[in-house]
Amino acid sequence: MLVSYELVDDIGVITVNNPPVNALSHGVREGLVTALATAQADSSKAIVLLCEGRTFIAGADISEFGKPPQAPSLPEVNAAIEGASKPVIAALHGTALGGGFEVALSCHYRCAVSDAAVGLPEVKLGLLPGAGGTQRVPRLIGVEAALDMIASGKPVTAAKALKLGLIDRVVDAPLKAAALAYARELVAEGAMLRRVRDMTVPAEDASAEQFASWRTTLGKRMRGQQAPQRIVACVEAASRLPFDEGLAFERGQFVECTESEQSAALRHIFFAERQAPKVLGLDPASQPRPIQRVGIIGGGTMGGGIAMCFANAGIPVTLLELNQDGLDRGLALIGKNYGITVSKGKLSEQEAIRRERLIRGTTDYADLGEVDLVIEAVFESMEVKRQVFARLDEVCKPGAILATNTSYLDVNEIARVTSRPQDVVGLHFFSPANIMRLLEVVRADDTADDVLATAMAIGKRIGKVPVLARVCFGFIGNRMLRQYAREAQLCMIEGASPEQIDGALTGFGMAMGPLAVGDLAGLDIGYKARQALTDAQKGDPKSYCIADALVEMGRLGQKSGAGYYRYDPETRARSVDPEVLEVIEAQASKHGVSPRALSSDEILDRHLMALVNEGFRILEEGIAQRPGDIDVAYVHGYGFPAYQGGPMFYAAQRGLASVRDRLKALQRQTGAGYWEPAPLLERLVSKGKSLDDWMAEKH
Ligand code: 3H9
Repeated sequence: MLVSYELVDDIGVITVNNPPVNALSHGVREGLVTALATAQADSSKAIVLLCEGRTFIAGADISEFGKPPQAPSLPEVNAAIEGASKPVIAALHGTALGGGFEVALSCHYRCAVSDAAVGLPEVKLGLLPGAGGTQRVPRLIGVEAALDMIASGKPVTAAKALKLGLIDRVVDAPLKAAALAYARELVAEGAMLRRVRDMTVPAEDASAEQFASWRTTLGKRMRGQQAPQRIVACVEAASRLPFDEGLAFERGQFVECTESEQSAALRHIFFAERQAPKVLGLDPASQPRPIQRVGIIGGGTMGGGIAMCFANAGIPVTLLELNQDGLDRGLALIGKNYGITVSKGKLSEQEAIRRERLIRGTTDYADLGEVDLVIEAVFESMEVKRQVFARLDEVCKPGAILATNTSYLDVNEIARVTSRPQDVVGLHFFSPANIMRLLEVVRADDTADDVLATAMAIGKRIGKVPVLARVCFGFIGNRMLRQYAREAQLCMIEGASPEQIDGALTGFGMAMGPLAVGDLAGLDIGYKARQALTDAQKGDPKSYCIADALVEMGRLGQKSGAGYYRYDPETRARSVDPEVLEVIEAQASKHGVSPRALSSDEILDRHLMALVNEGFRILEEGIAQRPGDIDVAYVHGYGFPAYQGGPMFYAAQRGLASVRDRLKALQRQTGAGYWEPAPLLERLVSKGKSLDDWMAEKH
């Protein structure tokens, strides 16, 4: 039963039981109304609302959005609760989120165990609280704190919620007994039916200037997104309109949000993130191996960042460098990074020290004998990696997982150096490793199922979004990035400035444009990689000649103060550099290209088409398991805007036939083989099928 009711002495207890997170699906809404009616009619003096399982209601059922609504709606359920003639007390544990917290706000009193959290995360789904959250929260805590909470979507701890006035009491577990005691206390003191709808929004911080300032701030912080602006409008309505009118306004805004492409994209990413760690066809009996201590080889920026990921999750790390100097530098860098986090107020000094102490340095491979997982993050050279893995094979205990953080190299070849290829896997982190959420888990030919299960589990434990990839040059993300980066170079030589190219992509919502990213990473990295390739491997010289020319002039990107842009040595502020435009012109003339005006639309479209076409190839080859995995990789590893849903979602929304036609047009215009539509795309279009159809047929 989704919702049950019992009378405990003189207190009615409504219990929701809808695993895994007690989402407010249709049956739960219906059950709540029925249980409430029973409670209203019996001898109970107060009603407690609580949940079974790991959490109080964590929100509306996201999978119901976009489908025809079914009565009762959540605002109707909430009106029934708030209108009850006996005190209703919400008893919270786990995470009371979204519609779940809105249900609690409609109760007359709220108590929570100390490790509970409450929040309105709808904005992360391109939505806004649609069952009174934007109207009730400002009435309880004022406009400023309400906007802070609703526009960020961040959960608030029980202690903070109590301080703010969102809940009335923090209680000790067991929750049910504590909530019953609280209810009896309220009955004994003849507590009133405290309805938030009857309160007024504190006037002091509800000025027009205040709302204007929030609109500007959110316009910058959440550039391109519609929901945050609508949230401001709803909270403004709460401060200006009577409750019922405010509620109607909120409902209208909420419905428009649910119908928006942005919300569809964000909901797609929500579910895709949760699908991605599930490995299709994995032996269901394979259990993750326990990971209690981790070794990292290489104390550079990448190795240090990876070490921090584990320390942040409370897992001890042994960090190995070749010599003491390198080790000291690596550990100092980690200390500096923790120091920055502390100075920004994001971590207490004590906690930073605790985490730093979890990272122990060594220069001796023998110290890796007891680690359960070791991740190699050394120089990107097959020769060096082979040496490291041969050494690891000698020192690591049986059953230890040996992982490489390579971005491009063949994990099978690395695995073959060892006597235990079944224990070898790729764990590809993205820089800065302690921040970026993507973790590409690269499955080599012999990687054991339980090693994959462990990789996925440990990835989640350290807060990453793990995505499975098969072995190929660049795996999922970097293989697609090569096509994208090519277009940036070609657009430049054809006549677009770096600023125009980056502007077209950031206008779409990318965190940074491709050329600014190049400057950040260092142009010498690609240059060195190209030196190792044959002319045929390098491809069309027009796709790298500008980059090469800049590096040869000493323009290595941000680190040398100049790359595609010039950088202020103090502030790192970026400015356009006429010298770069001269380099572009010179290279265009050298390669016989007559400059022309490119529109931002053309620039954007070519970059997206380059990603999408390669995405179809990657899917067909089985490099990625699902279209959604590619989307998750691009959102969490490459700054693709989540509210655009990722490259494959973009392709599906645009229509596969339109994508195919555009690719054909590009192929006709340029004669370039890489614009030939991927065979899978061609097939789906010719059969009138979607990517979802393809996935369904495959499994
Ligand atoms: C809303 O409430 C709108 C209202 O204002 C207005 C309405 C009128 N629905 O994340 P996990 C599934 S909008 C459906 O791995 P955790 C999830 O897909 C909603 N399914 O667990 C997964 O399925 P599977 C506002 C949901 O312990 C399974 O549950 N609320 C929902 O790491 C486990 O999820 C939110 O945005 C849902 N609402 O984290 C909260 N939530 O096993 C969204 C989860 O098949 N949820 N599932 O892969 C979360 O943030 C996390 O799930 C939570 C648990 C913190 C609760």
